[in-house]
Amino acid sequence: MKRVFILLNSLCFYLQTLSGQIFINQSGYQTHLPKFFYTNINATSFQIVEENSGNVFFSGELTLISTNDQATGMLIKKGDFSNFTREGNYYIKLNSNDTSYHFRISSNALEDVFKKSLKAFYFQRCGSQLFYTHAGVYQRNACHTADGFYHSSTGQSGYKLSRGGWHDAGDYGKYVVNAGISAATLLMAYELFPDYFNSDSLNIPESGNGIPDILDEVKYEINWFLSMQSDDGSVYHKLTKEQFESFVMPSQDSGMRFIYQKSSTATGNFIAVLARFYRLYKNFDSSFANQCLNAALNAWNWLSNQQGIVPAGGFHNPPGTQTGEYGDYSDSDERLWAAAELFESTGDQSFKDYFEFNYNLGGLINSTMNWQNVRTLAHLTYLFSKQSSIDQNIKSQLLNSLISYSNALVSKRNSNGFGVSINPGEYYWGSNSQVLNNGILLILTYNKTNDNKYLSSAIEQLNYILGCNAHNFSFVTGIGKKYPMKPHHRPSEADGIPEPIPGFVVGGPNQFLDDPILQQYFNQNTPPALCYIDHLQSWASNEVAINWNAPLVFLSGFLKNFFQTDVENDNNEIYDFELEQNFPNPFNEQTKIRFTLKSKTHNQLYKVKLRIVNLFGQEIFSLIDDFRPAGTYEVTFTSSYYSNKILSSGIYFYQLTVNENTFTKKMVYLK
Ligand code: 9MR
Ligand code: ZN
Repeated sequence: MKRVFILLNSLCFYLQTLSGQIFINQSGYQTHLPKFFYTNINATSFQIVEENSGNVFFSGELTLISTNDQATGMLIKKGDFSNFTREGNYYIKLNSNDTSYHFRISSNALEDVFKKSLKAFYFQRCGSQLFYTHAGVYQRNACHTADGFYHSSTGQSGYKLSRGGWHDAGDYGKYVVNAGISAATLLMAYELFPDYFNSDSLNIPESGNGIPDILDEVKYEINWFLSMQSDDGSVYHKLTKEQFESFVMPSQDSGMRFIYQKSSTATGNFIAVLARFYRLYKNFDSSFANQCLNAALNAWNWLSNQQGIVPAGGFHNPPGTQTGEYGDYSDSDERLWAAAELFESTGDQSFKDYFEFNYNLGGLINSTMNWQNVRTLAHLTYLFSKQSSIDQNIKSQLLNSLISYSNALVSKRNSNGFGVSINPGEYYWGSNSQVLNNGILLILTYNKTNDNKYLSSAIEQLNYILGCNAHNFSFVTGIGKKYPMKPHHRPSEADGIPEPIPGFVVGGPNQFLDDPILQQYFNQNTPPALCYIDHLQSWASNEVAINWNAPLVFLSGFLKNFFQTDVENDNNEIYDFELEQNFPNPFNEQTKIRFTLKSKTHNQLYKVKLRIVNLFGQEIFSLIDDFRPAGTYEVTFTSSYYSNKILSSGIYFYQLTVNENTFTKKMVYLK
C-alpha cells in the first residue's frame, strides 16, 4: 500500500512537471539585455501581450531545441524577444493560445534578486543579534557566542574563542574551505566590477559607513577567519557540532561545538581570501587590512613548510562526527590560489615564481570553480592581474584556455534545453551553483572578447535559475511567482513564519539522489534535471548554502548593473555641442553619426574624440581624435571596414568627447 502511494506520488509529480507550460525568467527581463523563454508546447509562434491593454507589442517564431531533451525528457522550443525593449508588464501568448506568467521588462528587473541574494549573507550571520531595522520579521537573537572547544582529534584541549562569520548553509556549522570560496567570489565581483557592487545602502548594520556593503559583509566573515588561525599560522578546518542540529532557531541551538584539526586546504583558502581582502580594503582601513595581510603571510609560512596535504590523506571527520566534511584529496589548487593572491597583493617575486612554476600542472582553465577545486580562481586572478611584472605569455595562455572552456559551455548551452550549460551527468548536489559559476566564467569571457554569445549564454544561466527550467520554478526564495517554500534552512523553518527568508538559492536537481526524500520520489530512470523537490528534508536538492549564493550575487549584480542607462544624457541645452542619435538604428553594416560644434568665439578649435565602446566602456573603434573647428560633422560607421575586428550583434555606445565633456548614446548593431 505504502509503495503504491509512493509510486503514485512520484508519477503525479512527474506529470505535473511535464504538462504544457511556458518557462520564463520570473524575476523579469532587463530592458536592454537579450530575452529568451522556453516552452514544451508544440506551437510555432508567440506574441508578447501587454498586461493591462491586452495589446500585442511583439511577435516571433519559436525555434525547436529538442524533441526529446536528454536532461528532462521534454520537447523544448525557444522564443527570443531580445529586440523588444518597451518597458512594462506583459505575458507571452503562443499560437496555441497558452499563456505564461506575467512578467516585467524593466531596467530594475534583476535588482531584487541581486539585493536579496547579497542580503542573504547578513541573514546567515552568526554571533550577533539581527535587529528589526535590518532583518524585519526575520529578526533573531544572537547565537553561538561561546564557541568553541578543541576537538580531541586536534590533540589540543580547552577552548578557543571563535565568534562571528556566516552559518554555512541550512545547518549552523562553519567551515573554512567553503567560507573561502564564498567570500572570494563576492570579493571577485567587487574587484572586477567595482562600480556595479559598491552600494552602501543594502540596509545592513554597516550601511552608510562609506564602505561598500559587500566589503562590510565579507569583513564579518574575515573576522571569523582570523579567529580560526592557530599560533603557528595554520588554520583549523571547521567549527561545528558532531551531529547536525535539529530544526531550532540558532540561538536555541545548544550543545558543544568543536574546532577540528588544522588542514592545508583550509589554510590555502584562508591565505587567498585574506590576501585578496587586504588589497580591496586597504584604501578604507589600512591597519585592519595590514592585519589581514600579515595573517595571510604567517599562514603561507606554515603552508610552504608542509610537504604534502595536511592532515595526511586530506581532512576527514573523526569517528563520531557527521557534520559536513568538505574533504579534499589535493591541496595543490589551494596552494596555487594562495600564491596567486599573495602575488597580486604584494607583487612579491617569490609568489610570482611559485605561481609560474606550478600554474599548468593541473592544466589551464579547464573546470568550473567549486569548493573542492579552486584552481580556476588562481588562474583568473593572474589573468586579470594588475601587476606590471606579469608574464604576458602565461596570461595569453590563460585567456585562450578561458575562451575554449567557455566555448564548450556555449555548446552545452546550445544543445541542452533551457539553455543550461550543464549536461546530464552533471546534476550533482548543488548543481545550481555550477550553473551560476558557469555564468561567471561566461561573463568574464565576454569581458575579454566582447563577443555577445558569451553574454547571452550567461544570461541564460540566470534565467534557468529564475524559472527557465523543467520545474517552471524560481530556485531563489522570495523571487518570482513560484519558489522554494520549504528550503532545508533551519532558521526559515524554525522561525514559524511561513515565508522563507528571501534571497537564497537552493542546491537544485540532484540526479544522484543523495537523500532519502529524493530516493522516495525519484529513481534512476527519472530524467536528471527533474530530480528536485521542494521538501524540507531534501537536503541534497533543497538546502541553501553560502557558496551557492555568492555566484548568484555575482551574476545578478553584474547583469542588473552593467547596462547603465544613465550614460545617455540630454545634451542640447547647456553645452555648445550636440550629438544626434545615429541613423539607421538598429543598423546592419552602416550607420551615420552626426554631431554639431557650435562656436562661441571665432576660430575656436575643439579637441574632439569620437569613439565606439562596448558595454564595459572599453573602446572598440576610434573614429575621430583631433582638433576641429565649429560645424556639423557626419561620420559613416561601416562595421566591415574594420576588417581586423569582428563586431558581433549587440548593444554598443558611441561617445563624443569635446574638450572635457563626454556624451554617450546607445546604438544597436544587428548582423
Ligand atoms: O556542497 C557540498 C556538496 O558538494 C557535497 O557533495 C555534500 C556532501 O559532502 O556536502 C555539501 O555541503 C554541505 C556541507 O557538507 C554541510 N553544510 C551544508 C552543505 C550544503 O549541503
Ligand atoms: Zn550561529
